[in-house]
Amino acid sequence: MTDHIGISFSTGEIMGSSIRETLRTIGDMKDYYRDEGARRNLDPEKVVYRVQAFMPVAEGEQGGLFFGTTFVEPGVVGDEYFMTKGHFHGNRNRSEYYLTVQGAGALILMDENRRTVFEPMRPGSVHYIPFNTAHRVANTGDSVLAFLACWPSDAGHDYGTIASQGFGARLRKIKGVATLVEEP
Ligand code: M6P
Ligand code: ZN
Repeated sequence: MTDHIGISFSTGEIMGSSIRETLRTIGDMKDYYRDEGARRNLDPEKVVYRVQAFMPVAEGEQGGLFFGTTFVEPGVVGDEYFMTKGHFHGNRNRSEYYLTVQGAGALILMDENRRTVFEPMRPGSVHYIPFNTAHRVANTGDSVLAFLACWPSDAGHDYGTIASQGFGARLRKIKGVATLVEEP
């Protein structure tokens, strides 16, 4: 039998002894932001986001589902919102759900032709991430953004493509407004 886990619908926090936690700090986000100088001027220990994951089968195994919550802190690096690294699935034909619990943000989606769009995230919004689509979340609000995710255990994370080529556009805070700006 799988372990018992529980979730707070108000915060998104998952409770259970088998939950794995990952922290991503400013120091972990080298070269992810447009303004690398602005990133270097911030405290490298500052947390950008935290991921809780419930993984009842081994990563890479077929047929299972993983479940997790991501908490993205409010903030900017230069004029770019605090965000997740973003990834394609290693197995490109795997999809995912994101569901917003608290805060305000944007789900940035990029297809294989680098066409990039975003969907606003607010409490209760449900987002289907189709296969072949890179996904990243930015916190556009002043408080923590929390969203649930559910993805196949054999999806895998391809960070390399994003690390080398980035997304086709960046979500920037321009005159106080979240604006998707195409990258050259
Ligand atoms: C969601 C899921 C996870 C992912 C996490 C953080 O919880 O999509 O698979 O790891 O967000 O996103 P990233 O891996 O892009 O940093
Ligand atoms: Zn994913």
